Amino acid sequence: MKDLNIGMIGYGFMGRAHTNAYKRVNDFFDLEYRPVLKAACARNAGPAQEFADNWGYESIETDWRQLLQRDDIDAVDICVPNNLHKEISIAAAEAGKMILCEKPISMNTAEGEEMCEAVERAGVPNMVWYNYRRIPAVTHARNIIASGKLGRIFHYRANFLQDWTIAEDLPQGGNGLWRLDVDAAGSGVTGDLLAHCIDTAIWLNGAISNVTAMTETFVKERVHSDTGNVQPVGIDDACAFLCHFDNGSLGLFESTRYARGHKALYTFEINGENGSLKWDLHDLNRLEYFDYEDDSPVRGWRSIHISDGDHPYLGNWWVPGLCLGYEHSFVHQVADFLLGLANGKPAGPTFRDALETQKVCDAVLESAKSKAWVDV
Ligand code: SOE
Repeated sequence: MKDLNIGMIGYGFMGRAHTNAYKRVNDFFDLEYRPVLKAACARNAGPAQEFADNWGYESIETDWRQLLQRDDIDAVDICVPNNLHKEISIAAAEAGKMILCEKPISMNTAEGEEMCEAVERAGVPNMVWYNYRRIPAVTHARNIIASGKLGRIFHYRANFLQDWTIAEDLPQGGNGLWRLDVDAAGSGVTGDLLAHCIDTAIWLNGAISNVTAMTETFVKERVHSDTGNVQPVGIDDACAFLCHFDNGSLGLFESTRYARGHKALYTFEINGENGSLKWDLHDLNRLEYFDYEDDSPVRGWRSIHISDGDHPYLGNWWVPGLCLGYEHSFVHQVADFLLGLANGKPAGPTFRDALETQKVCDAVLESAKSKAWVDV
């Protein structure tokens, strides 16, 4: 087995989700490569060391440039705010490192394009962490759609609803709250949540051609954690858009951090001529399926428990009927990345794939501003 030495940049929620995946993957998947937790990198030595000790990284760095100089690092995982993705990715590509970058790929399309060019010029394997593709029920949905069973597709709709930013005294910026700071995040729910919906939608239903959108910022000013000053809020708190897909179907998307009662309600539904599918993150092991070709006395929505040995990824886990969770989607993504290294077929979404999602996000924000339809 070949070692793949990982340098993790960042130590927040995503740093933990990805590290858990590196640690678990070889216990359950038979692979040529084995991730080794070589170094954890963060600006301050204290948190970096605490993270390294908790999760088993062998060493720490406090400067990502130093991490990139190290010969004992094969791949870097970028788990820092979006405004740092571009600089670190380009430098990592120039240093010949493989890159696994947290979503969204970048602050905007122009940055993402530069990042794609850098990894392609350097020829380094690259991937963006759109993890929901690899929840087995979502992968299964993709397989059913690809088999043609739904027939011609008419509609695709998705929501990602949260409620954690309703309080007006919540600051913007700093650890944990950088997602509210436009300079660090680039956008609000569009880049953070709708980007997931768009990635899945493109993967399941193909490219999006044009969009018309609206956004709202409900809380206009917040104290900035770094400066202590009250500053205008530059992110979108909520966003909804309509779109056309290249295959002729219509799309309807909504995301907000102001849907009281919803913590992370990601749902999608797709309606075709011969059938429909729907999925809900809060019941992630179930896929709802309607098949119009069923005999009429028994025709109706089926709730398929995606837990059998022949469902995607499930054969690698427990016995049929037992459930997986959110964290397994990351394990599956690492497994596919490592498989791609071994067989030369890169696992998606690559930087180039993720750029398509970024282009849709940019078109959505532009349309919300101009109040007009925008081509992607
Ligand atoms: C935001 O709360 C967030 O953590 C996103 O940043 C993640 O990408 C999403 O999967 C869950 O919600």
